[in-house]
Amino acid sequence: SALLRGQMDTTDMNLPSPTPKSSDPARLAADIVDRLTYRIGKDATVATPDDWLTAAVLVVRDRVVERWMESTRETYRREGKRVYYLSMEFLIGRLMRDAVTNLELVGEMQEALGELGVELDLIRELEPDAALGNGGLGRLAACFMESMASVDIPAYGYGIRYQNGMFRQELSDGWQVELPETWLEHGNPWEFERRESRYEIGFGGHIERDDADNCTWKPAERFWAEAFDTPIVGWKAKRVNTLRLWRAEPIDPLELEAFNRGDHMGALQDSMKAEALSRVLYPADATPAGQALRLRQEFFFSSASLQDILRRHMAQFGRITSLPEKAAIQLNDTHPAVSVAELMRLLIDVHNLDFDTAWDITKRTIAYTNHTLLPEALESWPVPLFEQLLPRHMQLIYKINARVLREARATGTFDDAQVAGMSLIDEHGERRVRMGNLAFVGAHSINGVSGLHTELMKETVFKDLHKLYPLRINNKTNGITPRRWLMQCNPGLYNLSREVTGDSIMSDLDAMKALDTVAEDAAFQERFAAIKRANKDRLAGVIEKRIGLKVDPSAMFDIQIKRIHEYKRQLMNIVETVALYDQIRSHPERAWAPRVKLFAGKAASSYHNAKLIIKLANDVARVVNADPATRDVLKVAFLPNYNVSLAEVMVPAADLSEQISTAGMEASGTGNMKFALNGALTIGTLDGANVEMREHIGAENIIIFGLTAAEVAEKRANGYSPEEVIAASPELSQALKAIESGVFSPEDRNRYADLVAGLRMSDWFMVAADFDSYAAAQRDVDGIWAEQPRWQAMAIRNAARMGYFSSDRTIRQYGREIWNVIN
Ligand code: B1H
Repeated sequence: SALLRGQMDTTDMNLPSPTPKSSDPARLAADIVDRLTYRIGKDATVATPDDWLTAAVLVVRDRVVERWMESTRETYRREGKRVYYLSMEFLIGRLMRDAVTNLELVGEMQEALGELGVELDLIRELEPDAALGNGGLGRLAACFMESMASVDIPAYGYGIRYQNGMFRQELSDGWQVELPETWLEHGNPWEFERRESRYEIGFGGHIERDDADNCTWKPAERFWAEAFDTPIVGWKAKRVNTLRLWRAEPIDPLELEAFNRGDHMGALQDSMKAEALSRVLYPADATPAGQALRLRQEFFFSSASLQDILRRHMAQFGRITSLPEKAAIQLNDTHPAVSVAELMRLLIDVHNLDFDTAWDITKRTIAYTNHTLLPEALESWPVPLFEQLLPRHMQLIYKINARVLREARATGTFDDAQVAGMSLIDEHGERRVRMGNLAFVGAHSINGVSGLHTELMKETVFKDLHKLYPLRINNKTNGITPRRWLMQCNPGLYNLSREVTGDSIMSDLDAMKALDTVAEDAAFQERFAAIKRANKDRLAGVIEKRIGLKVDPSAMFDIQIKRIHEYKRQLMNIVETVALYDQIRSHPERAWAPRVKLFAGKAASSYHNAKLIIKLANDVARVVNADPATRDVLKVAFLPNYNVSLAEVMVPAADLSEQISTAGMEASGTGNMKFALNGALTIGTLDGANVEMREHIGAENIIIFGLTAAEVAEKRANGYSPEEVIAASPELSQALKAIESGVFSPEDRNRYADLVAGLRMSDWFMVAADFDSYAAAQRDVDGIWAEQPRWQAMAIRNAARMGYFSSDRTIRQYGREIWNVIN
């Protein structure tokens, strides 16, 4: 019957194949009109620009589908191993340009749309950013997805289809205001809704014991997780992988009984609870929210993903014990760490394995990436909350814990305090489940994201677990995809580079090395500088349009863009700006290097000091920009609503990249890499991946200052007096006095009193300790700027030597050393 069609063996039937999609511009144009008419239901004469965008996306998507299905079939036929990247965040940005360039259809699409009187460059600006992430961690996941497709690794990304991603930031009188971002307003033409792929997700309830190992969990609340798939196109469409995001759905959308009783709200309760699960991204970067809803989100997407992975595995291989040979599950930080317990539950309670076999399979399948050592960022959940929401998982965690602690004690090398530190349960005060320890013990690989960060991991948070399992910790220095972060955002530099490097740079970024040979070449320098200038002209236009400020594109563009956090030290940059402002006013006769100091970034809604730092940047900007005494040499601007698309305009326009975190605190950074690849010089500390950047681009081509991580630790341990340091630095004293006395906030002179008092009294982030060294480094930067040929040579060498920081390299290392999918 027709009903059974889907289940029937169709191999002998003569089914028509789908028509191959032509990429001839005339066909593309005809197809766009087709989509407009038959999918959107509009006539070309009344179509809005958004309609044209949707039609164009659908046509591009069609060109992806064939390669997508072929990629899936090929992995299936080969019985290959698949990689599963579990992440709470995917900070993708726009997909149109990404897909079109990777399909190599830019010219064809331009021509096709041109025939229809539509400009590709205009409509693609209408695409909303998919901002399903906070910052570096989410953007890394997006770069990894693109690289896995580009280096031909069969991979699935798994996450949450948040209805509201990262909030939109507006400035009101210089203060951050958060507004919901509604990226799905016009629909999302990239995604495929998979109504048939859904899984039950439970919370609460009780456990029924079946036998020694095996239990049945009877959850009190149940929801559906429904899949939405977005194809991710690799470079030259070599491979197309899947990003599968889950949306929560009620099992009982309308409880008719309650409704009929007249309880209309009660009847919708399930719907509302489901909606909340995938409603909104928690907007705290590097500091997890401790609310129950967050744990529910974490379990929701972990469970759905694992059920999907096991279903796929069983459908193809029919034997659960071969899972580690066929699936590699990477946990992006501890946000999906509950997966360790959920995989154990599925293996024991659903697939009837004994505890030992399940534990062995879990460890061989799962790997964990740590992204931060900040103590406040290490996730832990109160035991009572965990127990109430996930009773079976709590039970399994106790069992895992008993086993790990037995192994620890058996070595005879750890004292009680050390064993307590390794425990999955923090017993100090309110008992809590330590998600980092759970991820560590449930994984065969634990990696850091830069060399320094990995070493610090071994010495600090995971010191004893590393002693117990010394082979597990390894390093995978982060990277960025050169397709988005060079070719697409900076076509001028990409095309110029290829004249020297040849055409291979997008599949082999090391080939940029050839630019070294022309670094001193005056004619090349001139062309390189002209491209930078054009990028700066474009950014100047954006600045004027967004905040009404005119800046001089011939001035040095000095940029710090990233989440606002005290450890990233935007405050140090602003204080130094104030000191510079003061000096320029005192010595107008000196030949100051004209600078435009640019800031952008979002603050977590509850992070008081971060929001104050945004206000300070705006207050300083207002005073400086209005001062005729410095008008030709200094401008300051804070650009609102920093996101991936704004980064794509700012990064190629930077002369100077600020990477100035307190050493030991930025796990890696990836913005640092984007700037250097686009020919900006870096002023930075020896933190995160800056350390390795210096090794690759040469110490003479990067401006390093400040305390090392070891010196910071030593100062913190032995007591440090910021007041003494401040007293010894006239510039710093002067700048702090100006800020705390209200020079930049005359309408509220006390606004920054507490912020500055924090620097004077404790200064955990060593702003005062590093200030003089930072200011001196800035004057060195001025000196280099004054010698333009030298600056240009350094900038070219930066772009030339960033090959190592391609995320293709990072992903190949994961593939070889953790996932065992390439040799
Ligand atoms: C990074 C986070 C992070 N580290 C908690 N940790 C979050 C932690 O919502 N939360 O609860 C969100 C994000 N993000 C960043 O990861 C590091 O700070 C960067 O240095 C690093 O480059 C990036 C990618 O590895």
